[in-house]
Amino acid sequence: MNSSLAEATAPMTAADFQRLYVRRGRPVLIRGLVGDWDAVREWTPGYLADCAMLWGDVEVRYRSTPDQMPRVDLARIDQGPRSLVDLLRECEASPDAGRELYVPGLDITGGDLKEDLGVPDLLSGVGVDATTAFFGRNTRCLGHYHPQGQALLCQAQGIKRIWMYPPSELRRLSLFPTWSEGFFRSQINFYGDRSAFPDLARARGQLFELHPGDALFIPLHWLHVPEGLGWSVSVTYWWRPRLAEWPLTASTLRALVGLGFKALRSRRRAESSPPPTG
Ligand SMILES: O=C(O)CCC(=O)C(=O)O
Repeated sequence: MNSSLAEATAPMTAADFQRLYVRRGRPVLIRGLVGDWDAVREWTPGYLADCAMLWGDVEVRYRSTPDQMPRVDLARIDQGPRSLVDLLRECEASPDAGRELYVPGLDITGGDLKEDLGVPDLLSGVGVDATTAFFGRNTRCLGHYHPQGQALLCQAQGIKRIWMYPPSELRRLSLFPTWSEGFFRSQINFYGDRSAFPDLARARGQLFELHPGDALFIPLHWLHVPEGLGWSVSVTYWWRPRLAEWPLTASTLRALVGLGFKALRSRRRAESSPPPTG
């Protein structure tokens, strides 16, 4: 592990969190920040399957990333839709071993699952605008950065290993072109053969390992690669950065151009879809 990893133990005040980490764009792993959550005790696959049944079941898209795929091809990774209850029951039957079953983001901002959480005090004042759950078995999230969001990832269940790369290293991480849908993602399959991407060996990364109750601040434009070992659930809180928190690196220009293309695509789609009928 890299010796410059920032690690702290809860509690941490909102003022220290802002001053030492958010304003400096520096990741920090905070041990035990959410250790008192009901989700840390209760969110087994069986518990979540019972919750999903109460919602009337929902269909979800999920992911399985093959090893034999050096360059990311989402068409081969995206799976489903599939019943969420069914997917969770498969995790319940075999939580540790088996192929990857990864639900890469369920919006729980307004849902009843929030009762098993509690927004950490250190986020007071940042204006959290969304909450997302990432869960499944042996999950392999693709390498990506957040073009316009600050994030605090809280580990509710299982172990997650997260490689983090600073914005200055994006040039070594073979991102998809800025004009494409996946402009914020790396083309590298970090779980397969990486020999086609020699620059990666020169990229300065840091590896964090989160256990239930821990939390990791993911600053704007840090590329991260989260891998869940066995059954795991993470809950991420999102908020908008202040202007002064945008890094003074090429990543800011890149993110803005990518977001511009994204806005153009949405406008084109809206213009070409038929007008609503009465
Ligand atoms: O935990 C995961 O699988 C993905 C989480 C993530 O990428 C995020 O919170 O930005």
